[in-house]
Amino acid sequence: MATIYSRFTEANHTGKKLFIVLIDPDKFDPDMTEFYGKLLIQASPDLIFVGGSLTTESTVNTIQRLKEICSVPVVLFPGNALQFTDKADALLFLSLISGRNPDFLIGQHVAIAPAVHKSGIEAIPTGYILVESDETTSVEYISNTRPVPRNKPQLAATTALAGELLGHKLIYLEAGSGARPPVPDEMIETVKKSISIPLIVGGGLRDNTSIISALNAGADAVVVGNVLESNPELMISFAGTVRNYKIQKNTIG
Ligand code: 1GP
Repeated sequence: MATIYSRFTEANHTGKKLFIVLIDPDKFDPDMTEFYGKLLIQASPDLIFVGGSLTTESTVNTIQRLKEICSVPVVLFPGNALQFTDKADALLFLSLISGRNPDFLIGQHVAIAPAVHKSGIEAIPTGYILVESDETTSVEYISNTRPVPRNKPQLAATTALAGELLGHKLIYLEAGSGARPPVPDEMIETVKKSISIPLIVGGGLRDNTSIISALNAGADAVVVGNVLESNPELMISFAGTVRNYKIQKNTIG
């Protein structure tokens, strides 16, 4: 069976872009399950990420609900080790490599490694790089780390390269959920040129224009969550934009 990771390597090698919907279990209203399910079936994103900075017990329930209502693979995108569950199809085994907090570089990982190993879940080692936005984001506050300054693309690129050399299989360039503004295009371009592994970009992407900019700059996959909490129907338009990206390049889908 093809792995979840193979979707990212295919995107990286072929130029096919991936659209990923992020669902924060703490903000997922169970009463909206049926409505959301219809949207997910119609939009058919490549993957669903589930996770948040504060989430604990609602993670499992949300994943189970999502798996009941659609067949889109679900990837756990955990804010901490407490969120681990083997109910997802894969796990982003994240190291916050832009930070210098040992707990998010290796501590949480040691705590959960035996459970991850025992579960047999596909764990994808991912170098997570937090980028400065105009306000302090939840992930910055909770992780107690400093983001890479927005005007230092080379610093982000060098961090990403170090992540690849350390063995990470994905780089996630992140402005933080709800960030204003998203990761600068120049930083995405510089990071993309410095690495050979797939690049995910997320945080503050809230319209087709910003999604196309991130893809043009070199993102292999874009993650959208926050704007869908108030406007879930937008996922259909965003999915179409990413799916037709080669055809509609530089235009709004
Ligand atoms: C956050 O990258 C994701 O971790 C998505 O960001 O919620 O701002 O879309 P938004």
